[in-house]
Amino acid sequence: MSNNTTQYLKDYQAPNYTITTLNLEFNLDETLTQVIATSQVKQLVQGQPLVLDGENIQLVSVAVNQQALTANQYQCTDNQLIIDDLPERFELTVVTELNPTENTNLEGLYVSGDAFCTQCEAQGFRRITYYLDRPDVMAVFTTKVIADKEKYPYLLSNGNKVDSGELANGKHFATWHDPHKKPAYLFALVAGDFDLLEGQYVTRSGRTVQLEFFVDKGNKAKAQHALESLQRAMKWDEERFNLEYDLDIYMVVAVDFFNMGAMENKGLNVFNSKYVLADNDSATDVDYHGIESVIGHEYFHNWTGNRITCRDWFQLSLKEGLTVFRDQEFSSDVGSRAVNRIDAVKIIRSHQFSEDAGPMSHPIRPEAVMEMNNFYTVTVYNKGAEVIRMIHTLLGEERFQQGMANYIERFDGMAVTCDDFVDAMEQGGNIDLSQFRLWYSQAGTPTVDVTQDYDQDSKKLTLTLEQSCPVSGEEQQKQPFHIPVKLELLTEAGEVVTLDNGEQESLLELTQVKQKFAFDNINQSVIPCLLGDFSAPVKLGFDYSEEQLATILAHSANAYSRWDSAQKLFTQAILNNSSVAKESMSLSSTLIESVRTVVCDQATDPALIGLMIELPAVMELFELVDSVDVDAIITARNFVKQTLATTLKVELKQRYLEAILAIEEASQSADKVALRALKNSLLGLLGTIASDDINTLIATQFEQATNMTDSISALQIANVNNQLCLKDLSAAFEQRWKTNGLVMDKWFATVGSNPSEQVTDLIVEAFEHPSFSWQNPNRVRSLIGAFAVNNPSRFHSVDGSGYQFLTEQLIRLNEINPQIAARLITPLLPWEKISGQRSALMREQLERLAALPNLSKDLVEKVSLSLGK
Ligand code: B3K
Ligand code: ZN
Repeated sequence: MSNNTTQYLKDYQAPNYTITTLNLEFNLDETLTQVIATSQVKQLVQGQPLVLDGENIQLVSVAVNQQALTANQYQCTDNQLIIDDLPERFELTVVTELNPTENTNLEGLYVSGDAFCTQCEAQGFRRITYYLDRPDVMAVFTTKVIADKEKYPYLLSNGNKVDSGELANGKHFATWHDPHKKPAYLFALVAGDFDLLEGQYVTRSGRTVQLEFFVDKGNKAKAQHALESLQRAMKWDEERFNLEYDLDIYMVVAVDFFNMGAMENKGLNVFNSKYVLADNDSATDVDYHGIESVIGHEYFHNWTGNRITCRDWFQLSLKEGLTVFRDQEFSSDVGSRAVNRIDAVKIIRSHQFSEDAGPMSHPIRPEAVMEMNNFYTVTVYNKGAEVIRMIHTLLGEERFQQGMANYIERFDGMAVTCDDFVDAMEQGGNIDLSQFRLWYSQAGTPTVDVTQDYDQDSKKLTLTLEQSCPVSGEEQQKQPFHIPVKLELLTEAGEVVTLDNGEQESLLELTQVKQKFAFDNINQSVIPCLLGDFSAPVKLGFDYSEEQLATILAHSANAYSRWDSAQKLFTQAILNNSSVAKESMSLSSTLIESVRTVVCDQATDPALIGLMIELPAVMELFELVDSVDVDAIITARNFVKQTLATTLKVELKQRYLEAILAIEEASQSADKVALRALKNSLLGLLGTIASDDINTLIATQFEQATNMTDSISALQIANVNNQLCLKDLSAAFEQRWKTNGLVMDKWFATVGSNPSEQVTDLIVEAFEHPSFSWQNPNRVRSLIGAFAVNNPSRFHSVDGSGYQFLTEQLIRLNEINPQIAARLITPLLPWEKISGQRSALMREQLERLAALPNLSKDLVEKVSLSLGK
């Protein structure tokens, strides 16, 4: 296809024209909507044609200064409208028609349930009208929405409502004006019939902001947690970042058909209903937390994204990395910092490390993009946030906030680059970040190898740190990164050593390939506890003995390091066992005793204990070896999990029963949430044991559950272990929730992740479930995504049937919603890393996709990167 071309950051050119104001009029109809777009256009470079973007829309007419153009006065291609010989300033009127019902890829204007809604980031506005659809063109929008009054009583767009009224034929209209100039990707329109939950927020300068949540009829009470989360986020941003909301109204609309979590459109966020609706019966503790975090994330975009936006899409991390960092800090300030940090690290070590080692590897500021939707990645978002976190670590909170204040002051109202952000941090934070900028331009996960040398006589400890980063393809040797490494020293008895700086923690700045760090007055040999808080997104190479890890686990002052040492103990045990025959597998007493101590620890936060007894994910383990022997890793991991459970059954069960007694009620208070997390981790380990009492324990939890966290955990544990109670639990769950799509997503995910050999049959059966819909991304992700990501033993079936099954679903989705298809293909891409015959079988399916005549641009990009063509 002609537009399957790659765009390069190095080719960026400022626009030849800009648009200062845009007046939109929508005449909404399910199958034939008309859009009249009137822009004030200004020429910036003389002698160039105006080239507008457009996709999947019908052009009805074009006029310049109210004079209609004839067909020979413009050129209209598949994706452009080109007009020549234009004056310096003029009014452009473009009339287009589109079909929102047929728009199943959910970009531009589409129908979700009984409502109209839009999604314009990154390049969806061009599916509404011909426009300069690029973020460095910013205009003041006024939007008139016309629709049937009975079906669509609420007509919403960005900014403030300035007019509304009745029209003929049962129609009505509303006009919205957004005083803040913005790029087209922040435009939004919603029309429908909803329940409305209202609230207020009084800003610290005393302005009252109206908060409005629009949800499906009957769901009003379920939006209460989202409303309260928004109020908390608004307050937090004032207190921590000195940033106040800037309009009089903030609206959130929850829709069922949405490609991702939510969208930060100015003043009118559109949300996947998963991130708005919750009540005790239907939402888990993780769901509640997800809502708070996504509500926060979209709200924080108002400054980091909307007021200051990206110059071009290669700069996406400018707004996303920074906003993820901000939402993580919000969650950490209002909840447990340690738990939030560990959750973030788990995402990096599994998904991001895997992306960075595979064919889609890219720097947080990508340099070459075919389909922008493919770059809303864990690298741009989560590694982007880690890069901001490193700046925070290097500067400290006070100077970081000075840098932020400088960034806001210099660039408010502008579309800028990642370099502009780093400039502002350097200036405001008074630091040289020239070498640090390599984090923006170099992809890949660096490894930091550490050796130590202790000289008893001089009482001097020397740590040698050496960094390396894999080079891919024709890439040049990578330059050394600026890596902050937090360090704590423990004596062998577990005492934290006070360093010469009087602190118990020090920050090493590794800037060279190889660098030595010396510490004086160290009276005895010590254990270096490196990379505290995961101070950089790197792999650490240090040859810890099991005893050293056990000491860190028991005594480090850093909660992250304690968790991480447990992870390292598990990892060593799994990898060691993965290279021996099943009958020779074993677990060390050090590991068993360490876990026993953790399980019986009454002093530590129960949520942290829950995390400490969870084994690293299979995906994370795959990242630690060069060539993945799927069976060996899965078998060894199961062995470690089962052996721990069997050996510590008494302690695990006792702690589990204690937790039940301590919880008493199903409230969302932090201590109950933590206890439930612990309880379900304990049951997760116990669930690997095939015995009547454990089967009964799981079934009893399910039956007696007073909340969704407990009931779905029981079902999931029964499911992954194929416990005898699974069939009954699954049927009971389905019976109770079969009409609630959001809850059924949890059930569909259990179907997809069931490790039995019949799983693909079960999935095919679930396609026919009345709640399943190929058009609904949540359903598809739950069922097919769970199979591809959370069912490694079946996805990687040695006969290749799992790869083939996924590919068949991708072929179907390619036609319905290419963006979702491109997300789901991820586990098939790193075929080169998988050992044995699987590699060729994966490749075969990629070739099959490559040969499709109508393969979408989204899939073309990923498939060709993976196949190296
Ligand atoms: N900015 C949106 C993501 C848009 C994705 C477009 N494919 C949500 C967010 O990051 O807040
Ligand atoms: Zn975002």
